[in-house]
Amino acid sequence: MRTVSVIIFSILASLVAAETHTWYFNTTWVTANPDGVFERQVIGFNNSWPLPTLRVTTGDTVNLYLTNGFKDANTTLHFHGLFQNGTNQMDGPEMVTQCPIAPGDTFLYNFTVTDQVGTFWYHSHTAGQYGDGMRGLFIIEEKQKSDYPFEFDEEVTLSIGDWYHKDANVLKPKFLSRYNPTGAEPVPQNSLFNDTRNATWNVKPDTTYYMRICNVGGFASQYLFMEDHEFEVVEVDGIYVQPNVTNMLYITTAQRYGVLIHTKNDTSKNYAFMNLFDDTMFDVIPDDLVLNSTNTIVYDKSLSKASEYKVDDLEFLDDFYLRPMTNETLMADADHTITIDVSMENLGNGVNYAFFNNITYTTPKVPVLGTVLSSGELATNAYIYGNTHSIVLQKDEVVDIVLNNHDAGRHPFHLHGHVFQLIARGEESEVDIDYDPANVTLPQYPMARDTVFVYPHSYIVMRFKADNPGVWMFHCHIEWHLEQGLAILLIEAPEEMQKTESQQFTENHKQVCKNVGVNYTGNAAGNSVNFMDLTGANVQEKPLPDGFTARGIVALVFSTIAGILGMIAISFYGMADIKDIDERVMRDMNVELSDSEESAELHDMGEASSSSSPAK
Ligand SMILES: *[C@@H]1O[C@H](CO)[C@@H](O)[C@H](O)[C@H]1NC(C)=O
Ligand SMILES: *[C@@H]1O[C@H](CO)[C@@H](O)[C@H](O)[C@H]1NC(C)=O
Ligand SMILES: *[C@@H]1O[C@H](CO)[C@@H](O)[C@H](O)[C@H]1NC(C)=O
Ligand SMILES: *[C@@H]1O[C@H](CO)[C@@H](O)[C@H](O)[C@H]1NC(C)=O
Ligand SMILES: *[C@@H]1O[C@H](CO)[C@@H](O)[C@H](O)[C@H]1NC(C)=O
Ligand SMILES: *[C@@H]1O[C@H](CO)[C@@H](O)[C@H](O)[C@H]1NC(C)=O
Ligand SMILES: *[C@@H]1O[C@H](CO)[C@@H](O)[C@H](O)[C@H]1NC(C)=O
Ligand SMILES: *[C@@H]1O[C@H](CO)[C@@H](O)[C@H](O)[C@H]1NC(C)=O
Ligand SMILES: *[C@@H]1O[C@H](CO)[C@@H](O)[C@H](O)[C@H]1NC(C)=O
Ligand SMILES: *[C@@H]1O[C@H](CO)[C@@H](O)[C@H](O)[C@H]1NC(C)=O
Ligand SMILES: *[C@@H]1O[C@H](CO)[C@@H](O)[C@H](O)[C@H]1NC(C)=O
Ligand SMILES: *[C@@H]1O[C@H](CO)[C@@H](O)[C@H](O)[C@H]1NC(C)=O
Ligand SMILES: [Cu+2]
Repeated sequence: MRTVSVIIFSILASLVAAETHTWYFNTTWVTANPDGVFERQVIGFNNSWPLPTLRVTTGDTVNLYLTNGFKDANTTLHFHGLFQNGTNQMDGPEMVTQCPIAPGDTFLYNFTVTDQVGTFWYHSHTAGQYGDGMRGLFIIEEKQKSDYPFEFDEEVTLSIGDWYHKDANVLKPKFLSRYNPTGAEPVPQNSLFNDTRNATWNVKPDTTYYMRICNVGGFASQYLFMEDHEFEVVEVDGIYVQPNVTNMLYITTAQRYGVLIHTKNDTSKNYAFMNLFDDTMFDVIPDDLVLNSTNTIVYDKSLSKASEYKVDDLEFLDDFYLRPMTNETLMADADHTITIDVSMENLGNGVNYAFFNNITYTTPKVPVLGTVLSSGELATNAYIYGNTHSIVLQKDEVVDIVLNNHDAGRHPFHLHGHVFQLIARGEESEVDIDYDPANVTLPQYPMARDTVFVYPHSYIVMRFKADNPGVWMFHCHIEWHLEQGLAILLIEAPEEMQKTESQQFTENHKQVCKNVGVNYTGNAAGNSVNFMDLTGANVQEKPLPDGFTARGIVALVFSTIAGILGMIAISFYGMADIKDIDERVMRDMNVELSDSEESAELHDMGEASSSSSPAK
């Protein structure tokens, strides 16, 4: 009898222990100077920046009241990596799972963190805002320290990222412009290490630190390495892995690594902790951009800071070969295979867009979750979701996403609401190599995570089970590429969502929709009478006219730049210093010209539509 009551008591105690964390955050512009060279406006919470690290214990509930304190912008908040099982409307992406929050309004993010532990983060999921600083870490701790499947003495967080001196709302229109025909992404002014530079990390000797690392940047991947110290990787994106020791990590935007770092006994020296931009992602490397940044592991404050530590090669841990600690095996063969090819092209307005299978994601007039919940049986018909590139999944089917990258860049892809098994990844290539199952042996214990990168002109294959009803975005986590439309939506078990009480819009959510003037019922066009009628829906721009070649775009652009804008558009990207800018643009757009033709042709093209000489 006594034992029974003790057991009941401990069960009750563990239930009672689950906490509700209530946070009130108001988005406000504040000034900050994280890189130490330029003060600018950044997005803070309650007049403070950097944003707080939010900490919960697995099983806890979050009640985060987000007030939009901006005068002239909508906002939203996404909790990156959280499954939001049963609470799809709390996931965050604007016009996908929720209505945008209007200035002055408040949205309650109310969800419970079940079955997840590890290193996560949160960020705005509204146009470019997280590049202005609206992001922070979200840590899910184990209930007790003894629940961690490894030992450590202390825990420490570390964010890395890229940093721009201009606001996203200045950069975005210039990026998505026909004066930027190759889609060259704005190059950041600096990298950040824990929201600063030249940072110091004070350590104790002979101590094991569990360091939770996250790249909160919007564009560039970074290499991370230390002088004479090693990382023992134990967690990636909230999945424990069998310990793997490495000297170097390669971290794309949105990826997280949990590592153990054991400090030395000897305190007679301080050591370098380097973060290095992956400069292959930049179209141009401005002379004053610091690629290698030196921070210091401080054993003794009275000793000098570390100087730059260089390595001979950039051989980093290949996450493909990590193995989950649970030894979870490859899932059964897919019931449903989604093959998507990445490309980047100009449409008829001259702007460079990003595509999956020639479709560029276009915002609907009703949040897609609202369409699911209001469309009855038609919810399984992808047509009603318009130009959102939506794909309907059956409950519990095994899904493969085969992604062939027909672009020359590395891209980090993220799936909301799931981790997936990374079951194939091709090597970097100069010509397109598509996934060929006959040529690939799948791993027995595949790595699982929520964000992975694909190499240029190569492929990745991701496998997951559709066991989380919801509308989940799959997109490139380079914010510029998301703005270019590099996204699809997975509509997972829509009938299930319709039947589930917790999936229905909360009263608060409906009010937020009303206040911002967005319908939460109807198809992508906002038609709630005839769901098959998409009249008035947003559609992607028309293609360039037939026969309108890349060479034509170059001519158009350079004559316009020369004739109307002068050097403004070019100097914007810091490209003015580059003598062969026009040749580079032509090469990127596959315009073939022989050496002798080059200057003459360009000159003619410039003359043809304007009387001034071409930019050179
Ligand atoms: C980092 O060092 C550079 C170069 O000395 C300096 O310009 C910058 O202000 C420093 N930044 C911070 C945040 O300390
Ligand atoms: C939020 O911040 C804005 C801008 O500073 C301010 O006008 C507003 O009163 C604040 N709202 C709340 C609820 O604190
Ligand atoms: C907020 O979103 C609504 C609905 O899409 C739109 O009409 C409005 O212009 C947006 N407000 C701002 C300030 O961008
Ligand atoms: C949060 O959601 C739960 C589950 O639906 C509900 O019981 C609770 O009342 C909500 N909290 C608030 C503050 O609305
Ligand atoms: C990074 O910043 C956080 C928050 O201020 C701090 O707790 C942590 O110790 C810092 N990490 C390092 C490596 O200095
Ligand atoms: C560091 O010191 C501790 C205690 O003094 C000792 O147990 C340990 O073996 C030493 N480690 C190394 C790497 O020398
Ligand atoms: C940056 O770091 C890499 C790797 O250590 C090194 O090869 C390169 O020379 C460094 N560049 C500069 C400018 O220090
Ligand atoms: C560690 O990673 C390497 C590749 O970087 C891989 O070959 C090896 O199998 C991994 N070991 C474990 C235990 O995960
Ligand atoms: C997973 O496999 C490894 C290596 O075979 C083994 O050491 C470990 O105990 C296994 N873990 C579990 C949870 O089965
Ligand atoms: C995309 O468009 C290209 C060129 O028109 C065509 O060759 C290709 O088959 C299309 N791809 C898909 C998946 O529709
Ligand atoms: C098979 O894969 C190898 C590299 O793993 C690649 O070099 C080769 O081109 C591929 N063959 C085909 C037919 O795709
Ligand atoms: C969501 O919850 C259901 C029911 O509890 C469970 O079967 C499923 O595995 C969960 N999915 C995820 C991604 O956690
Ligand atoms: Cu991308």
